[in-house]
Amino acid sequence: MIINLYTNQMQLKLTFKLMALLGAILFISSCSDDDEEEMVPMSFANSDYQSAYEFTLGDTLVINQEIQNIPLNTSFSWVMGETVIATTKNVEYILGEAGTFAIEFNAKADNDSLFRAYQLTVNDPYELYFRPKTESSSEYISEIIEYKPAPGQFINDAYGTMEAAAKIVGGKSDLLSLGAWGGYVVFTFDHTIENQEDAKDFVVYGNAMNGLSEPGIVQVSFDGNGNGLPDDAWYELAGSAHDAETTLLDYATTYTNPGEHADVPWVDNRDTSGSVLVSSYHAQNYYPLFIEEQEEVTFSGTKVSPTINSNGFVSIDALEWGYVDNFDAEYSTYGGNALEIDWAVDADGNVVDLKGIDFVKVYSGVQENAGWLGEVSTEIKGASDLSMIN
Ligand SMILES: [Ca+2]
Ligand SMILES: [Ca+2]
Ligand SMILES: [Ca+2]
Ligand SMILES: [Ca+2]
Repeated sequence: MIINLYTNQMQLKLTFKLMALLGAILFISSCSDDDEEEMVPMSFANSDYQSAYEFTLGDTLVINQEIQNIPLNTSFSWVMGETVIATTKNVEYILGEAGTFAIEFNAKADNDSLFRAYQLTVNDPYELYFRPKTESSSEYISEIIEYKPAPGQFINDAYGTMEAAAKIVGGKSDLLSLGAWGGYVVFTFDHTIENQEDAKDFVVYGNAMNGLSEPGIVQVSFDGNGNGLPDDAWYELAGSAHDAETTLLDYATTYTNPGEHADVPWVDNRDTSGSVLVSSYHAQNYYPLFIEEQEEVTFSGTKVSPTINSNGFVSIDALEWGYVDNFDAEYSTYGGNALEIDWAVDADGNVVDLKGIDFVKVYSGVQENAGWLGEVSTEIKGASDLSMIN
C-alpha cells in the first residue's frame, strides 16, 4: 500500500510536470506566431514601376511610393546624383539643373529595407529651342501673331485694322493703334531675342512726344515647348510704375459694342464703369469690328496712371522707364523705348531668369479720356532686336 501510495504521488507529480511543459510549449509557440506576423517584410505595392522620367528645367519631379508593411522607425531617402533631395516616402522636387541624373530611393528599417533606382533627364528648353540670329536674320518684327485692340478713335480706321497691323512687320515707319486700356498686339521675330547681360535687349517704336506719352505695357514669352506658338508662360516687364500706389494689378475691363458711332461703355473688375468717348472727328464705330467677340470683349492686365495735365492744353507726362510709346529720358536716343528682359516678373511679382524671348505682347496701359486727344491709346510703329542695331 505504501509503495502504491508513493507510486500514485509520483504519477501525480509527473502529470503536473507534463502539463507545465505542455503549457510552456504552447506559450512559446503562440509567441513565435506573433513574431512571424510582425516580420512580414515591407514591399512595394506595385511590382512594375516607371523607372525613366523626362522633364523640363523648372518642372517639379513628383514620385509617390506605395509601400506595404512599413515598420515603425523606417527612414526614407531620395538621392539625385550626390544630393539628398528628400527624406520622405514621396518626393516633390523642383528641378533646377539640366542634365541626366540617377536617382536612388531607399527605405531603411532596423531589419528591413527597400530600394528602387530611376533615371531622370532634365531638358533645358533654351538648349532645345533657342533660335540664334544668323547673317540673314532681320532686326524687325517678322510676324504679327494677334491684333486685338480695345475701342478707340483710330480703330476700324487708318491705324486700327488688320492691314495696319501687318504693316509694322519688317520696319518702323507705319503706325498701329491699340485703342483704349487693354487693347494689344502680339508679335514675333525670325530669331530668339537674346537677353544680353547688363544691356537692354529690344526696342519698341512709338509716336510719343514730350507731353504726349501713352504708356503701353510689355509682356514677353519664350517658346519653351518649341511649337512656334505663344502658348508658353508670359511675363510682364515691370516698369517704374509697376508697384506704384495708383497702379492696378490683376485689372480687367469689359467693353460693349454700341453697334454704331457712339460712346463705348465699359465696366471693370472693380465695379467701376465708364465710356470711351467718341468725337465728331472720327465718325466710325470705335468698337473693333474685325475681332471674334462682337458683343463684348474683356481685356486683362495692369493699369497704370500717368499724370494728365489739363490746364488749357492737355498733356500726358511720361512714366520714368519700362513702357512703350512713352517719352522717357532715353526715348530720343532710340526713337522708341529700349527694354530689358531682366525686368520680367511672374504673376507673383518675382523676377524671372529668361535667356531669351520669342514673343512680345504690347497692350495699352491707361484708361483715360484726354480731352481733345481722345482716349489715351498706345501706338507702336514696330520693334527691333537691339543687339542688331548697335
Ligand atoms: Ca538684357
Ligand atoms: Ca510655344
Ligand atoms: Ca494714341
Ligand atoms: Ca501715342
